[in-house]
Amino acid sequence: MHEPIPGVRHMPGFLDASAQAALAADIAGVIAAAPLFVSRMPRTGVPMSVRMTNCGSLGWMSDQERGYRYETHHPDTGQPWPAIPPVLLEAWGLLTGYPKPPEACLVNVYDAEARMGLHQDRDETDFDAPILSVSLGADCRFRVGGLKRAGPTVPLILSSGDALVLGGPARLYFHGVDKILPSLTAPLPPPLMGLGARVNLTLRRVS
Ligand code: MD6
Ligand code: FE
Repeated sequence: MHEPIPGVRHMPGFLDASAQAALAADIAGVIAAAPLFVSRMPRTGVPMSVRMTNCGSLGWMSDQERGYRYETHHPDTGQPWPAIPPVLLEAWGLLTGYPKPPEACLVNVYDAEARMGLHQDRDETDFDAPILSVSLGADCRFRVGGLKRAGPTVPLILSSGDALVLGGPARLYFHGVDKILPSLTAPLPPPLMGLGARVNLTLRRVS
């Protein structure tokens, strides 16, 4: 375990290759039930470069009219989100120790050019619960700062199978994905191959 900043816990290789393959199969099932969609920035309507879907009782999305929010149903199919795969619920218990299960698991799919600008995860009402993310596929250059967008940041390489927890003092720190580094790593495990270069799963307690 590596803690570059208090409250930022990076666990390289948290999932081994076979656990990554099993999780990839679970996530392929989630995407089959809840197809990937594109969220848009509030007000401007600029599309995000990642494609996303969700599992869990609540899913995160954004559109021009109504902005960032959690919804109980998929915006296109109108169906409830599929269940969070058990392996991720186990990881949540193990790595966060939080007494309640996660309500939301956002699935972000990056192609080689996709990025995620510096942001805070603050659409939840519960900031006591940490956020857990698990990555699959290509490495990326991730960046974590502090409570101010313009403050200094620390770069971090996230690789396939890595887990990252933002909790305690770091729960509301700005962070983002600068760049996908596709040439440096293995592709996504076979069940997800062809969808993109990298998948990140972000588990959150919302309420
Ligand atoms: C990503 N991750 O890794 C984007 N947020 O693609 C996040 O935005 C994130 O990894 C909160 C906690 C951990 C994360
Ligand atoms: Fe985030």
